[in-house]
Amino acid sequence: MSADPLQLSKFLSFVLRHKPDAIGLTLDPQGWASIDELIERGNAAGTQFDQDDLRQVVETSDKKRFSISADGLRIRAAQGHSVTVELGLSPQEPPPVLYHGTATRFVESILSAGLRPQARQQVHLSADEATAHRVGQRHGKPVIFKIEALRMHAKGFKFYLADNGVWLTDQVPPEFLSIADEDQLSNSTKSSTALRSHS
Ligand code: HQG
Repeated sequence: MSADPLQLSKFLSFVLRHKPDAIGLTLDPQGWASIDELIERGNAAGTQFDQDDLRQVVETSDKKRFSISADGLRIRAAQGHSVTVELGLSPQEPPPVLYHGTATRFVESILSAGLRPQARQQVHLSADEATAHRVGQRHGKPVIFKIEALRMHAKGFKFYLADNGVWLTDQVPPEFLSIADEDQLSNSTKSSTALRSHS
C-alpha cells in the first residue's frame, strides 16, 4: 500500500473523532463520513491515500477503531469522539466488573471527583485488566481502577458497548471505584487514599 498505515490511522482518528472541519469534512449526526469525500478532502489537505489504503487500515486496526457502513460508502470512528455524535448504541447490561487504566498522577482527583469523560464524550472502560493497563500506560505510570459496573447499572446508570468492544458510560461516581492493585501506587498516594477511605 502507498500510505503509511500508522500515519493514516492517526489521521483518520484526528478527522473522524476530533476535527473533521480541519479538512472541510462534515460528519452526519451519527458520526459517518462519505468515504469518497474523506479521500478527496484528505488528499487535497496533503494526506495521500486511496480506497485500498483505507480498507486495509480499517481491517488491520488493532483496536478496530473504524467501522464501514453496510453499503460500503461511509466510515466512522467506533468510539473516542470529542465532537458530538450519536452513535446510536443501545444501552446494555455490563459485566459485574469493568476496568479503567489511567496514570497514578490522576488517582487522587479520580477518587474525589469520580471518572469523568474529560475531552471525550464518554468514559471508556475495558472488560479486561490487560487492556486497561495498556490504556493507562499512554498517560504515564499505569494504575487500574475496578468499576462495579453491574451495581451502577442496577442504580440506573447506562452502559453502551461500542462496535470495537470498548464499554462507554457517562461518568463513574467515586463510590463505585476501587484500585485494582494498590501496590502500583507510591506510598504518599496510598496514604492519602487510605485517609480518604476513612473520611
Ligand atoms: C483521566 C484510546 C483526573 C482518565 C484508549 C484518563 C481508550 C481524570 C484521562 C480511549 C478524571 C482522559 C480513551 C478525573 C478521568 N480527574 N483525571 N476526575 N476522570 N480522568 O485519552 O480512557 O488508541 O480521553 O483516567 O485505548 O485514557 O485512541 O481517555 O487518563 O479506549 O483508539 O483523564 O483512547 O484508544 O484520557 O482513553 P483519554 P482514556 P485509541
